[in-house]
This record gives sequence, structure tokens and C-alpha cells, in this order.
Amino acid sequence: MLLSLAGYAAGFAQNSPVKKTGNVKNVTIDGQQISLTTDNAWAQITVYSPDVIRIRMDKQQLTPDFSYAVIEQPQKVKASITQDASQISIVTDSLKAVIGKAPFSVTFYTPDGKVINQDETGLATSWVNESVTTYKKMQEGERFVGLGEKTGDLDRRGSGYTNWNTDSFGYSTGQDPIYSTIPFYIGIHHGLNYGIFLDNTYQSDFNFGASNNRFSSFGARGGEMNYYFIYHKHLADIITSYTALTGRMKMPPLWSLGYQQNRYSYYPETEVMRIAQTLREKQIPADGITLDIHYMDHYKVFTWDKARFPDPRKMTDKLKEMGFKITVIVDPGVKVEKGYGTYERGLAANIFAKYPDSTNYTGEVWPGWCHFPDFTNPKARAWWGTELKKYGEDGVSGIWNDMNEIATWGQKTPDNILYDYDGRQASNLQAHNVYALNMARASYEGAKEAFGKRPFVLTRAGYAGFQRYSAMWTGDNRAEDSHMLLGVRLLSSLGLSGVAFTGMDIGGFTGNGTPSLFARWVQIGAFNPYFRNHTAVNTKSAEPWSFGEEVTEISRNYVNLRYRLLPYLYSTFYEATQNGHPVVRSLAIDYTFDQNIYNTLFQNQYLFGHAFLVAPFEGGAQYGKVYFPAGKWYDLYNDEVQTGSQQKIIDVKMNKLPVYVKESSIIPMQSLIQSTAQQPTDTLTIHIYQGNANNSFTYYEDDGESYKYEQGDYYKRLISYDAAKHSITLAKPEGSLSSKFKNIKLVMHGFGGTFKMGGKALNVKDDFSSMIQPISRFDPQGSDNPVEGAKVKSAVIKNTSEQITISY
Ligand code: NBV
Repeated sequence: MLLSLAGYAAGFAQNSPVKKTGNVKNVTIDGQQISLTTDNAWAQITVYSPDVIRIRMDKQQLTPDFSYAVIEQPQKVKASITQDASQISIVTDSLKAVIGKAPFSVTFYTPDGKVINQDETGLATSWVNESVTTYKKMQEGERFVGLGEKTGDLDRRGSGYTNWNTDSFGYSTGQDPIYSTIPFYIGIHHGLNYGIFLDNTYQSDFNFGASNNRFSSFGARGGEMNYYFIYHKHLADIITSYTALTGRMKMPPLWSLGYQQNRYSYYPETEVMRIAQTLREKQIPADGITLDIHYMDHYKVFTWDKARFPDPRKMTDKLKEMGFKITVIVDPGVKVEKGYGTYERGLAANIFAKYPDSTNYTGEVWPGWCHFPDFTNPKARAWWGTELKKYGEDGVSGIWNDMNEIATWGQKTPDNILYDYDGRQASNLQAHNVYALNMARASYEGAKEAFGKRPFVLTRAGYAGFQRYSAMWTGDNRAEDSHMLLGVRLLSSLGLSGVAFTGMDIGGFTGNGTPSLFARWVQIGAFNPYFRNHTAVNTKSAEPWSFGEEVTEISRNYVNLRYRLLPYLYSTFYEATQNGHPVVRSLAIDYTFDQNIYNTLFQNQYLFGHAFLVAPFEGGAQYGKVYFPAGKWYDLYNDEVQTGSQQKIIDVKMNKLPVYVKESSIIPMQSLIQSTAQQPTDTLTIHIYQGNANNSFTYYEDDGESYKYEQGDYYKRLISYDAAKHSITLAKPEGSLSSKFKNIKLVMHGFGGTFKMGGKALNVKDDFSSMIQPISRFDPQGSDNPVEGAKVKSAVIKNTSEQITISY
């Protein structure tokens, strides 16, 4: 009986449709790289840096390396690689990796021998036809975060996901996949965390314990197993390493951080001007108006409907005078129409994606039947850049890339469309997920050239690395509470996955929201990196003034706060350019091992930059439960202090988004302006919140529009708060620019006693300050109540370029 079972098993193994890697046969060690063969596979293991190990495997010989995502080469590192009969071991300063030989398997350890991540014994890496999957042992209590724009919970344990860029109009809160692909996640267990980036552009699948209790896994329907394992003690450093591999954003144009007004669609020109005028009249600060598809002549990309927009340049000039920049939508589909310039030039340049018989692929979208530029072809990217010149001449400042999954009527791009893939040739199966990344790249590079200034580029779809070129918004959400909260989680997850510049349609795209939903959404939008109000073609008006006087006032109040916070926000973006850390910081970044933050009750909370803890609740919520992570937290509105590591039920009102400031925070602010085209007063207000933790903040300014900062034309200053030494220091500024602020007003929250500057007493006065006061005149019990605020100390000092030290 036993014998026949063994015989059966052997037969099963032989005929199995699952092809395992098998045992290691030959090993070559060459510096930081190991090449090996196994019974069924070829593998290459590279020490990329002390914290990053790359594993490549295929069931055929590995082909030359190529990636659209990874822009970093392996660093020269000190690594010891040794082997014996049973294993190969790699030791770097940060980790140890052991490659078992019989059978092939990979285990990663901390330097002191704790298992960080290991192949699941008996499964490891295997193939089913062209699909390849690596199975990892599910660690006890393991959690998973990240994976980019994915619906569902913050902790992805128990769920499975697919990456296949998909047009998802009005998606449900659990739908998968939606628009974009970032095959990068972070695993967390036993006080350890690691990142895995599967750089494979085919449809990929991730399983974090869905329908099984044994493993987590990642794999793709074709191509190599090609993953980067990243280990750091702190989760934030994993994001830094991931964005070193896949790149970081450049400084955005300052105006793109202002409020953007949008709908599908504002036209004709008089309507656009009415919107601009109304924003100014109602004193709702704004910087951008976005033109959706109706600005085009019959939806043909790179054209204007001349009846609706007779003189685009004149319009953009007028708008610029009013402090507005125009962003236009562009779709990839180029209408097949004789005599249409873009089409004719595209044909002549031969840049469209093709069928194997060399005819151009044709799919139907807004303009009708279209060809699609093959953005994986460098020639097509350059061609797109020349087409964009027209928009430069028309005074356009931003390019909004829509429908770039590719979306076509029928939503089934054929497998046999062929792409250039930068000279390598790929079918749609391999190229589909990187189409949008390359469109964003072409738009960014083209617009940079054509506009002569930093362009703003927005994309709907993408693949790992698109953050180098473009911001992302989360597509066609719904005007519903659950979508507003899902949106917050999508931005958090994108942030964990290396994307700092993100936004969602504020107010909701499909459907008509209630006034309270809209009010809440604008409040949250003020704490989103990209702040754009948008709604679909057939919905009711959804500008901030469309929901009655109270909502108008609430909206203005929070948009005002956003504008006053621009110095803080711009500096936070600067940080993103340096270390890849997001602006929407999931609590998993700084409180990784605090189990409470994964509780679904609290999973929508996030930090906006380092200072603000935002607790989003439904529009109509009367009360809610907030979790305060470790530390001390100040209520934004009245400075009431909450001690951390506890949950609390709070009252929630329509006019007030619950926001708390972390102890020891340093928050630079400016006076209110109506658009970034205006100058604030020459006083920079720096709020400092007393706390027991040390903290520092890199304050950053530049001209907000050019690339001169890359040559050192910036003003940068480290502000540090030393809690133990009772001092606040503004280091000497760096960079060749001088600050636009002549004075600094220090606003000290929670401090008592006296202050000294450079040894001499500082003239400090008792002040009453709040960053924002909730609108109360509509509150039935509150109309006569004094507005909230806080007792603070303040002092105005000269903004000299010497080191400034304040002690207390
Ligand atoms: O261009 C129209 C819309 C746009 O407003 C929206 O933001 C995109 O996500 N677009 C999709 C095309 C189809 C909408 C049904």
C-alpha cells in the first residue's frame, strides 16, 4: 500500500502540470552575483545594496535584463557569499540570505538570525504553463500593506489581488483590479518588516492568505520571476529603498498644490470664465481649472472645439491674469480620420500599436474608431512630445492623461497587439500594464520641453515607477461615504507604494452627493496631496457653492487652511523628492507594530505629512471613534491635548474635520492668498507644539515653477526641536535663493515660561491662535459661542541667515 502510494506520488510529480524549480545543479559566484541552474530553472541572485537582494528565475535561460520600473543599478557592496554542499549564504551588513540547494529555496534572516521571510517548504517557486509563482510561508500574525491602488482594507491579510490595468467606471469598494499596477507590498510580523517588489509587467497575482492558510504568494502569467526583497528595521526606509529602485517625483509646480476646480465638462469658454470669476467672487482660493473632453473638436486629441473655445491662448492668458492655470485632458486614442493632423502625422511617423500583420490596431473610444500611439516606442514618445507643443503655445500648464489602461469600448484589448517595448517587441500580455506609465512619461517629457516650466501631469493608470512623471488620481469614484473613505485608503496605500502625489475626485464622480458628504470631502481634500473637485457629465452642479451657504463657508474655510499651509505642504513634497516618503502617510509607516492602527475602525486615519493626524468620518456622522497612536496629540481647533495609545469617542460635526497635531510638530504657514500667483505677506508663521520627542523639519522654498532648483537655486533650512535641551534651532539656510519671508512669527503651543534668543530674553506675548476655526454661525447651539482657539505664546523675529536658537 505504502509502496503504491509512493509510486503514485512519483508518477504525479513526473506528470504534474506544476513544474517545480527542483534541486540546484551548478553555481557560479561572480562578485555580488550568483548564477545557478536547477533541475528545471535558471536563476540569478544579485546583492543590489546591503538591504536589497534581487532574485530572477525562469524555466529557460534568462534573457537580457530590461525594466520600465527600475532605474537604479546595483551598488558596489561589501557582501560575503559562500557555499557548501547544502546551501549558499549571502551576508551583508543588513541581512543574511540563505539559498537552499535541495530543493532550491530562499530564506531571508536578520543579522541576528530571525527569519524575515522564507519560501514555503515544498512549494517555493513553480510554473504552471507560462505562469510563475513564488510561495512564501505565511508567518504567524503576518500582515500585508501596500500594493498600490487596491480597494479593501489597510491590512490585506486574507485577500487576493490581480494587477491588470482596468477602466473601472463607478467601481465598487471591493472591486479588483482597478486602474493601476504597483506590484510592491510590505509584510509585517514579529516586529519585523520587509518589502517585496515583483517587477513583472504581465498580469500579476498576489495572495495574502486568500482561500488558503499556508502561504502568501506572488506571481505573473508570463515572463520571469523577478523580485526585489527589501529589508529595513523601519518601514519608512523600505519606501526609501523601493523609491531608490523605481524613482521619485520631481518638485511639482507650486500651483498644482492649490485647489483645482473641475467637472466633466466646463464649456464653452464663457462657462470656464464664469467658474473662474465665481471662485474669485466667493473668495474660494483656487489655482487650476481643468478642461475635460468637451474642449476638443469631436473629442480629437490635440484639437480645440473652435465654436466653444475660439481663442484658447487668449483664454489662458486671461485666466493667468486671474491666477488660474489650465490643465487639459488627453486620451491616447487618435481618431482615424483623413485630414486630421495628429492622425496623419502619426501615420507618417508610423508610431501606432500594431497587429502582427503590421496593420494598426483600431479600437473605439470617445472620438470613434482610433489608433493608439505605442508609447513603448521611443519614437512614439518623442512624437507625442511634438504634438504637445501646440498646448504649450496655447498656454496650457497641465496634462491630464485619461483612459490610458487602455480603455476602449468593449474593454478587451486583444492579446495579439504588438508593441515595440523599446526595441524588444512585446505582445499586449506583456505591454498592457506599462502602457500608461509610458504615456505619462511621454506627456511629462514632452510637456517639460513644450511648456518651458515644470508641467503638471496627472494619470489614471500606471505601473511601478510612474511617480517619476506624474501624479495619480483614483478615477471614477462615487458620491458616497464609503467611497470617500475608500479613497483615503487608496491614497494611503499608494503612499506606502512610493507614490506621493495623489488625489481623488473630491465630492465623488458618479451620482449626486449630499451637502454633508460634500462638506466632509472638501475638508479631507484639503488634506490630500492633489486637491481637485470633479463630477461626471450628467450629475448636478458640484462646485463648493452648489450645496448651500453653509457648505460654501465650510469649503472656503478648509481651502483657506490649505493655502495657508502651503509652506508646510511644499516642504513635505520636497521631502518626497528626497526620500520617496508620501504626503499621505498611512499610520503603518510610523506606527507599524501598533496593532490598533489595523483595526478597521481606525484604518482610515492617516498623517498628512508628519504633523497632522486626520480622522475621516462619514459626512453625516454625529460621533466617531479615534485612535491616538503613541505620543501626545493636540486638537487642531483648540489645542486640547489627548494622550496617545488610546481610543476615544469624539463628537463629529459637519463643519469640523477631526484633525490632531502631533507633539513636537513644526508647521510653517503663510498668510491667506487667493492663488499661488499672489504673494503672501512677508511673515512666515512657524507653529511649534510642545512635546517630549525631538523633531526636525526641513523647510524648503524655490521659485515654484522652474528646474533652477536642480542647480542649487533654492532656500532650505533645517528647523530642529530638541525637547531635552529645551531649544528650537533654525540652522543656517542652504541654497542660493533668499527666502520670500523677511520675518518669522513663532507661535508656540503648549509652552509656558520665558524664552530666550541667542542668550537674550525674547519678547513673547500671550496670543490667541488657532490654525482654523470651525464655522459656527450655522450651528443651532453654537451661533453665539465664541469661536474655538487656543492660548499660545508668540514672538516675531527677523528672518536672518544666521543660525537662530530659541531656548525656553
Ligand atoms: O473624460 C471624461 C471622464 C473623466 O471626467 C473622468 O475623470 C475619467 O476618469 N473620463 C473618465 C471618461 C469616461 C467617463 C465615464
